[in-house]
Amino acid sequence: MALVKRCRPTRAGGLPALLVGALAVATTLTGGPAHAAGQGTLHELAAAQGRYFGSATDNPELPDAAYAATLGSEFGQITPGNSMKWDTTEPVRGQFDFTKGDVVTDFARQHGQTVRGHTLVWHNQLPGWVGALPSAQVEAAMTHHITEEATHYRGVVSAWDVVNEPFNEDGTFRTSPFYTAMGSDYIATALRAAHAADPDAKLYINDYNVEGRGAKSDALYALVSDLIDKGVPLDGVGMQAHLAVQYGFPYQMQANMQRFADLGLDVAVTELDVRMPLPADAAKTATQTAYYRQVTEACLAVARCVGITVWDYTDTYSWVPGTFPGEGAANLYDENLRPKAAYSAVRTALGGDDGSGEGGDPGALKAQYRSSDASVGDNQIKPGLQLVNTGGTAVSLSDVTVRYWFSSENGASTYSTWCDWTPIGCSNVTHRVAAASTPKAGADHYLEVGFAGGTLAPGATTGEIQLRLNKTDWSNFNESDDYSHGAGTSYADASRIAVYAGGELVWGIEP
Ligand code: 9MR
Repeated sequence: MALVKRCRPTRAGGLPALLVGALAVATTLTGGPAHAAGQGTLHELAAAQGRYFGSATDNPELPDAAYAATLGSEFGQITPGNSMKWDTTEPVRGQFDFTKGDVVTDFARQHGQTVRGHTLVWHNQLPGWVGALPSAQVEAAMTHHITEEATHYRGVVSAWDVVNEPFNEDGTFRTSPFYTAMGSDYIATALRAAHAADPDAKLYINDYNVEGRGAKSDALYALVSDLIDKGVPLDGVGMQAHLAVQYGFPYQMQANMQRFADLGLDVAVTELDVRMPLPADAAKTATQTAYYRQVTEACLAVARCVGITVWDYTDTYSWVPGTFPGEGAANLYDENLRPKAAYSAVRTALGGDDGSGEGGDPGALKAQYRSSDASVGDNQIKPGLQLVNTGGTAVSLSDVTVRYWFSSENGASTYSTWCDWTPIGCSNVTHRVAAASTPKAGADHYLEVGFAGGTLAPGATTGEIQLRLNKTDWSNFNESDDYSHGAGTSYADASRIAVYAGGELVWGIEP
């Protein structure tokens, strides 16, 4: 048996303390920080500065419970990465489909987030029928598209990227079916149509490589100045900010933002990420961290900079590797949803702590168990587990795992695992069965439980997590000799259940 490396003294948990704790963790998991013991989410920190902090997302990502938990808790604004684009919303002329965009706006409503609409008029992800139209029909098609989509999302989308990426790198207008048909007037026409459809939405022109001063941002500046002079409805400019460590930080970003603000426009950082040639190393990561911090500082220094949106928050769902082979690691969180140094840098730039949970003591966790299963010889194992924070500081749950060992007997070697109920929400709990690397009698497999995020306040408990597992062939177990099994039907400290924080054993005795 491996001995416990760090086992904290426990304290008696009376019923009132458990109830308070359950409420505390439930609150944290639905609306609180996704990482460690940091005070406040990125969005809460930004909101304290009069800004929002958001993330792009995309429909295929939302069923990923761990991803969605952090998306819903850490960010106060979301942008659909693809599902409001023309090829999705009007693939056939006159046939509109807002199903996918509605999934994103539903998520936002459920999580109290605002939505940036992206995008109404763009040369890319444009269905073929638009490019095939006779020039004389393009304006009507564009206006109709804008009218239908902006009307559908009226009151739901708070800001629109009405026109996306209108410029070439040298500041000339990009050729597109719209430019070919209408010249640069298409931009004013698009803005007017969007304003007519939704007078309350903030209307933006959005582009990349316009974060710093240069030919492209000069062209954007000239365009928006002209639009303002003509009384065209325009509220802001979106600076995408797809940065790369090898290309340097945008030249005079803060001053560039300020000159647009001085025209009376809002400025938004709309698609921030900072890619690097892979593999990542300390120097590249340090540069990336600095860039994220500098963008945040630039936005905070410009009163009209309304907020920052990252172009998804995790490397798992980044567009970068698919577009720039050999590059990546561009986002605030890694592929295991662990916040990177850039995340800490953004937090501190926003006036918060670094989110590292310094002072938290994961060693203060203990496991409690009860058997919810009267039958030790049937085809299911039903452990009830709960964690208690016996220490004086909050503990992040995102890197905590719990193991319950059992013997598989004969039968299938594949399992189904279930979370039946917990006050913290089963969507916040992960579970799987794994084979023990060193099988022992009564312990050749274990059920491993993890958490999508959240923090456990001092004295708090997760509340019971009702778990269940079976072999996929539904053959029987004999639980009576299982290492972690006990007969008690009310929760009690369980030293044969192990708790790990950051991979380190912090409670219990391994078999
Ligand atoms: O993130 C989007 C990716 O999933 C699409 O494949 C890609 C196709 O054009 O568009 C990506 O989003 C882009 C955004 O709409 C506009 N600015 C650049 C973004 C990254 O390419």
